[in-house]
Amino acid sequence: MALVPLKRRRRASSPPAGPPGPGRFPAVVLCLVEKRMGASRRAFLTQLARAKGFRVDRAYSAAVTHVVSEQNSGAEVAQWLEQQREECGAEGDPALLDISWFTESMGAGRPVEIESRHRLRGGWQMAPYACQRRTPLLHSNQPLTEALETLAEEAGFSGSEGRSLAFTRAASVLKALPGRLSTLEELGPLPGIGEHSRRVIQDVLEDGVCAEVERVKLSERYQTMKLFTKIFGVGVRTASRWYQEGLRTLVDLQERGTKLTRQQQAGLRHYDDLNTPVERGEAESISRAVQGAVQRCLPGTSVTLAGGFRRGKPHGHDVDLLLTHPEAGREAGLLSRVVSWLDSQDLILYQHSQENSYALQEGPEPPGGRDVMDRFERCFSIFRLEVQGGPGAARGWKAVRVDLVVAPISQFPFALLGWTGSRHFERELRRFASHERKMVLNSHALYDSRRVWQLWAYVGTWG
Ligand code: 8DG
Ligand code: CA
Ligand code: CA
Repeated sequence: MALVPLKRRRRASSPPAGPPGPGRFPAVVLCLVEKRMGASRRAFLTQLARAKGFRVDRAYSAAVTHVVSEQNSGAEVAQWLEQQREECGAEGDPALLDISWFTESMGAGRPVEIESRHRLRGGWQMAPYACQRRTPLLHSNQPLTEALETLAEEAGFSGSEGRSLAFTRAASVLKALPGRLSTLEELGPLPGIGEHSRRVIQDVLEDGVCAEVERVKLSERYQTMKLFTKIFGVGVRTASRWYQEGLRTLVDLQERGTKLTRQQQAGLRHYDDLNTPVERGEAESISRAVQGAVQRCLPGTSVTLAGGFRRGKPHGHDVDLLLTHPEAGREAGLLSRVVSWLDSQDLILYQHSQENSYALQEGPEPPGGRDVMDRFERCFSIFRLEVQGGPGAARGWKAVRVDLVVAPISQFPFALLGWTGSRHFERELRRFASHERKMVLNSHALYDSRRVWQLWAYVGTWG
């Protein structure tokens, strides 16, 4: 059997060419560029558009009126078009469009008017919100994003949330670039990268390192803040206070008799284990243990691995598990029974639980309000996981941080979305909902903020 070249084999999995038919919009013929979009996403988008009555041709021809691409520059798509024209021997003068035109048209159920913001220009294209971009785990600009994330972390340690967010945003843009950045000019006027971040990028591109970042990494304050905030239960405020009191090491905390909460004591006791990455296999093993427990306490309850592992990360700093039951209300009281059973099996080294306080909410949250915190019933715990290899091998077990969260079935989709992360993705998703759709999204619900505010104003007139 003759081997099919890789390129052609891939094409075979693309949407069938077939006669596309006139569709509902005869003046519009779409062609999606596979490069950077990927074959499976292209197939999905093709199916979506066809279901809405659009004609989508797999191959370019003179009939194509709209070429849609994702994360390609105008120059790249123009080059692609030249090649297609050569291959099919047909001219045609389609509009070269960014995916935003496609998304808006699908939302509207018809081809929307082409505006200049939809057209591809030179340089890299980038959707303005992180939640609209593909952000792969492995990307080509690691040294740049590490430098920016160090400054983001340092700004967070100083309580400058705005500055921290600016560096995080710049890093997020670089993570979504389709290739390695080699000069600052290539960035063009990309949104989300401020002056300070540009200086850092330039330093790293020119010298391999940025002096400011190196200074931060060597500073006593940064190193101490990092050491202390890695203790389970210690936030920036506590770490900062300890630093001001002259504490510098974990031994200092013990020798000076620093007052610690029960959670911090557990964090300190298991410091090394909790700062050793949790492997996917370990997360799955903990998930199975919790599954075993819920089947005893309330059969039918589902346990879903969320957080970084759900995003495909091979390791993480903890294990996030969401519990729900298909019958509304049955989940009440479940968590304490599950935790007690796990405890009776010697699987839990530490735990503290919080009740569900969602029903106690006094009103709608202001758009863009609280960050990622939600009000589900949950248990912050440390599990005792049996291991054969790795750092805990000698004693046969390892301490692992586990978050158990219980969501009523009606709120489960929002909980799952909220607990999948990343934090920046969630923040951007909420910002998008609020600024672009006038809606409020949190881990409990998605609703039209205008209607809820109107309703609350109306209720207010009674009193
Ligand atoms: P990692 O553990 O792999 O290092 O990273 P991660 O899994 O992305 O981070 P995480 O700190 O475990 O958080 C997972 C997601 O859970 C994150 O997007 C934020 C989200 N989350 C909520 N509500 C709450 C909450 O009330 N507290 C915390 N800590 N996280 C929450 O949706
Ligand atoms: Ca996690
Ligand atoms: Ca977590």
